[in-house]
Order: sequence, then C-alpha cells, then structure tokens
Amino acid sequence: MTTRSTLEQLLRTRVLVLDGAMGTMIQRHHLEEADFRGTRFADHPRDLRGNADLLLLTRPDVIGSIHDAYLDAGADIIETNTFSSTAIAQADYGLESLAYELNVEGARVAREAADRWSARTPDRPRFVAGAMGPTNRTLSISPDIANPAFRAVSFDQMREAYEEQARGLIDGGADLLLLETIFDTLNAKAAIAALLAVFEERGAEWPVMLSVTITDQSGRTLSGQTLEAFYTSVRHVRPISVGLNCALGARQIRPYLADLARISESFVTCYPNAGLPNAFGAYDELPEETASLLREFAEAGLVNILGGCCGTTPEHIRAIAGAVAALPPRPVPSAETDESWPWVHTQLSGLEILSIRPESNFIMVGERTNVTGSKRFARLVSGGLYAEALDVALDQVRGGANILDVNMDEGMLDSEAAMTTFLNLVATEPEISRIPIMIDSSKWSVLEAGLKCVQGKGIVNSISLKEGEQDFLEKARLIRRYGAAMVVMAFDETGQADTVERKVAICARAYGLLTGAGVDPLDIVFDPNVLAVATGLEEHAEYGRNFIEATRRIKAACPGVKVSGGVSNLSFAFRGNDVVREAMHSAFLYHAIRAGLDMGIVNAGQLVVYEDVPRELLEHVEDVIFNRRADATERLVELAARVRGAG
Ligand code: THG
Repeated sequence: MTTRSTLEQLLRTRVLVLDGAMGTMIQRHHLEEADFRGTRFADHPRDLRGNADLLLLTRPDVIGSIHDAYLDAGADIIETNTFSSTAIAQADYGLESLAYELNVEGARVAREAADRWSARTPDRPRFVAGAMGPTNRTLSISPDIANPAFRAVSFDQMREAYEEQARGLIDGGADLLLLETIFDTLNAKAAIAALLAVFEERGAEWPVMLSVTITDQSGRTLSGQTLEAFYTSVRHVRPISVGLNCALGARQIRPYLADLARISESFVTCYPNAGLPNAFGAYDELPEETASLLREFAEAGLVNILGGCCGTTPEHIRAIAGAVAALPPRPVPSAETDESWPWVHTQLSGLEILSIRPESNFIMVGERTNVTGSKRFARLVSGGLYAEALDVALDQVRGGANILDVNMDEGMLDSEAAMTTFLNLVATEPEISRIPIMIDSSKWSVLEAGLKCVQGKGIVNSISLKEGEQDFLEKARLIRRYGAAMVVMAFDETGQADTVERKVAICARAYGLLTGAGVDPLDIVFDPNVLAVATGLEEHAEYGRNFIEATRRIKAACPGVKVSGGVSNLSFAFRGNDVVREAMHSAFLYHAIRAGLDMGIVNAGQLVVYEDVPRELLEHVEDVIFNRRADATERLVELAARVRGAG
C-alpha cells in the first residue's frame, strides 16, 4: 500500500492530528548564539541565532526531543523543522549552500522519531510531513513601491529553490510534502511546478498538503486572492489536503475554514495559532480553549486534520487529540452530494473566481491589450508608457471583460520582457487582476514568460498540432505544471482548418490526445478559427457559417470543452468602418452563442446589442455571415459606404 492510500484510508475513519509550533518549543530551550553555531559554524560571519532550521545540524537533539514531545502528545503527523530551509530563505544568513543538507537532516530527524513511535504504537502509524515555507519573498508583489514591475526573485529561481528543498526532504525520508503558510499563490505555484518536476524526475509521487494563510479579516491572501480563487489556482497538484494555518486563531479562522470545506475535493486541514498575539507578541490561548474550538470544527464536519501553529505546544496537541478522538472526519463532498459543486464547470481565476457554467452569460475576453490588435496599445508599450497601457486593460475590464487577452507579439519588441513587465504591473492593480488572464502569443517562450507571472488560473492562447503531436503534448504537459487552461487552435500539420469537417476533425483529434494525456476537458478551449468574410474571394464566403456549424459539432463531440473565437477577425474587410464591423460582430455572436460558443475575444465595451442593429444592416450582414445570396458581399459593401456616412 502506498503512503497516499494508507493515509486516505485513515482520513476516512478519523480526524488525524498534526503537531504544534516548533518555534514556541525551541524558545523553551533558551538557546544561545553558541547553540545555533555549534563548532561547525563557530566562525560564520553573520548572526545565526534565529535560524531555527540550523539547529538540525547543530542541536539535532533539541529538534528530536520536540518531535518526541508532539508524538507523545498524540500527533499522527509531525512537521520537519525545515520551514526556512530553502536557498532563498537561508540567504538571509549567508547559508544558502546548506539548503539540501538541512532538508535531508530535517526529514531524517523527524523520520527517526516517527518510526520509533510507529514501532511503539503499531495501530497508530506516524507520518512525517516535509515542511516547505513560503520563503521571505513574494512573486506577486514588488518590494519597491516606486517600481511596481520589479520582483526581488524570479519564478525560476523560486522553483529551483523548492526543487532542491523537495529533493532533500524526499531523500531524508519524508512521507508527505507540506506547502504551508502560503500567502502568495504565485510562490505556491512555483513550489508546485517544482514538486511536479521532481516527481517526474523520481518517477514517483509524494502526497502534497497545501495550507494557506489568510492574513486579516478581509478573508483574502496577502496577494489578494479569495480562498476559492486560491484553490482554483493550485488544484492541479491534486493535493491530498488543503487547509488554513497561521496568522489567526481558531475563532477568526472559522468562517474561512467553512468556505474552504464547502468546496475542497480533498481532505481539509486546520492548524491555527493559539489565538491572536497579546501586546507582547506572545500567545496565551490555553490548551483547553483551543481544543474546544477545534472540537467544534470537527463536530461541524469541517475538518480531517487538526493541529496548531504559532504559540501551540504539546499540551495543546494533547488536548486537541483528546477532544476529537471520538468524532467522525469531514466527508469529502462531490457532485453527487452537492448540487452546486463547482468542479464540474470550467473554473478560472484572477484574484476572484470565474466559473463558466451552462447558465453563464457569454464570456468576453478583452482584446485591446494586444500590440498587433491595437495601434494605441502598441504605441504605449513600445514607448515604455506602461501606466497608460494599464489604462487600456482597465478600460476593457470596465467595459465588461471577464478575461483579459494580453499579446506582445511584435517584431520590434522584446516580447518576453514586455509580457513580464506588463503582467507584473497588472498584478498590482486589483481592479484588473480580479479577472483571469489569457496569455496570447505564437511564441512558446512568451507564453511561458506569461505563465510565470500570473497567480491565478489563466488560459494559454494558444497551442496547436501545427508542429505535430509530440510538440503539442509537450506544451500541454508544461501548461498543466503551471495549472493553466489552454486554447487549442484548429490548426494541424497541414495548416489552418477552414472547412467544418477539418475544424471538427482537428479538434476531435486534439481532444483525444489531450484527454489521453490526462488533461481535464474543462481546461480545453477550442478555437475553430474566425476568419475574415466579405473579402471578395469566393473561397471565404462560407467562413462565417463554417465557424458556427463547427462550434455546434465540437461541443457535441468533445464533452466538457469550451469554444472561443477571435470575433473581430471576421470583419477585417471593413476596417475603418466600425458601424458595419460592430453589426457583423453582434450578428455573428448572436448565432454562434446559440450554437454553443462560450467565449470570444472582443473589444469589450464596444459590443452592440443584436436587437439594436438597424434592420437593413442586419439583413445585409446576416446575408454575408450565412452566405445567403451570391451578391451578399457586394450589397454589404454598397450599404457600408452609406452607413459610414451616417455613423
Ligand atoms: N483566436 C485566438 N486568439 C487571437 C485571435 C483568434 N488573438 C488575436 C486575435 N485573433 C484577436 N484579437 C484581435 C484584436 C484586435 C482586432 C482583431 C482581433 C482588431 N483590431 C483593429 C484592426 O486591426 O482593425 C485595430 C484597431 C486599432 O488599432 O485600434 O480588429 O482568432 N485564440
């Protein structure tokens, strides 16, 4: 039996107990600078007192005795003393080179203690969770107010630091990996990318526990996400548990725990602080009080694993273990038990969630933040006028965009850098970053640069079978590591599909390949190519109708997928005549939505209501879209000249 299945079985029978604070217990030992240094670091040029993780190398006896105390108190799972054992966090002490060793030792010391207790109480196996803290850096927030696009560390540096930590924890014998005190989801996504890479490298998976921190009564993470948005952004690691720890006591944490418990597909954890800190920064909630609050969490069916964070001690853990021993664990809900279960729908996120359901309105993807689609945006970005470029994004949001498409594909631009700068800035504007981002590029390096900047669950736009199956699946695999959805264009090795048959055949083939590789159909967005009509070329006459018919068939053939299109492409022949263009978009959308179109890349704020399109114009436009008469284009061109004057 694997660790995961053993744990899952246990978690279905009772509430498991996690240990309490490490720091609080270390304080009880009144250690001096000399204890932290030992002989090995006696001459280290920096102060080391305060580097709790270093005690693994200099006073492993202290750490081992704390593990013992928690196991004796009834902890089923103990956490390694490796919260800050990444090269990034250890750099504060000039000890970044120790990261791997600290993690190996941290897991080894905990493993030894857990194994001793498992041997003593074989009916109660003990587990080691490798603690992985958030580091002291934020990927979503600039440390320099004057320079909001700046980041003190890159996604790749953070991912590499977490890879090293994970390898150490695994090599030292950890059973689980616990990403905890998550306050910036992008840090957590870097850690998840690291874990998925290490699992692949090792050819095995370790169960992952996630624990997020809500810093205040706003109910949001430090980086501004709601809990539902957070969970949507990190689900792709398929955690064995998700929960809350730190910052708050049990009393303040309860409403957020209830929110998470309602939507979590995995087991739920909670290890709050021992109340809120007093005037001296100390915690004085007594063990019985913490235990009675946590007992109520279990009685309410909210939790599967309980423990303590700052200020909790073995006395707290003993009281908690006693209080919940006889209570049943939270049953994991599902679509069968909950009719409003979110995970049967396409779920995306920015700071907030975007759920795309059958009853949802049409989803508008704002197109203007595109250097090839807007001369103004292009001018602002190439001139480095990012504040004004951000206003273009804000206008799209205020115009009703539910998702923001960002494209920096211009020959004269460093597109990777422009994508990074712009998305880092978007992250600092809550009114914009509220909505999910669609990262639009024909270059993989630009798509990946974008993926490294968004804490939410966004959409990659796009991938296709253009370069063959292997390239397609490789990109899809990487997109999954970042937890994004993906637009798949109806494009294959022989080119862009323009007939209904080819559009449907390519999408069906892509669907088979992607779902076969484990991609959730709900994360696939097919784009059957909106192509320009009324161009004067006979072979373009059916393009409007083909898109609409293909949409209908793709939705029927590929359960779960969404269909999208770049609507403004349709009217390229009428550039400069916005009255006709908007009428064409409006009529096209009216029919495409009825055929199952879920979303479209549009100029948000400019869409005209179908019923408001003048009758004559509408008839001429629909003649073109449906290729209803041989002279449809001629007649629309002729009318266009007249309405241009009127408009
Ligand atoms: N499918 C997918 N992604 C896409 C497209 C698609 N991304 C790009 C494009 N097509 C969708 N975006 C736009 C953006 C703007 C315009 C058209 C499509 C547009 N712009 C005006 C023009 O060119 O006339 C520019 C006017 C101005 O400069 O202000 O029409 O199909 N997956």
